[in-house]
Amino acid sequence: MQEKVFNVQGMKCKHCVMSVTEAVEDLDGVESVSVDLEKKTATVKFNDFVSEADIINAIKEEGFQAS
Ligand SMILES: [Cu+2]
Repeated sequence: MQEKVFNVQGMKCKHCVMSVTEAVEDLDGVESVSVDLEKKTATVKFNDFVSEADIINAIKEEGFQAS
């Protein structure tokens, strides 16, 4: 299990936060997600079933930039 803070650009409201949260939560291997709108971050706890790239792609698919 590891925890990583991703930078997420483009979130403007609670709805964006929900989109990002749900997209990441849906990935197999993700234990928890905490999105901070003001800091523009997503803190994710995940295991080996999912990669950093998978998480970034899931966020991008929602229309946000992630790194
Ligand atoms: Cu929004």
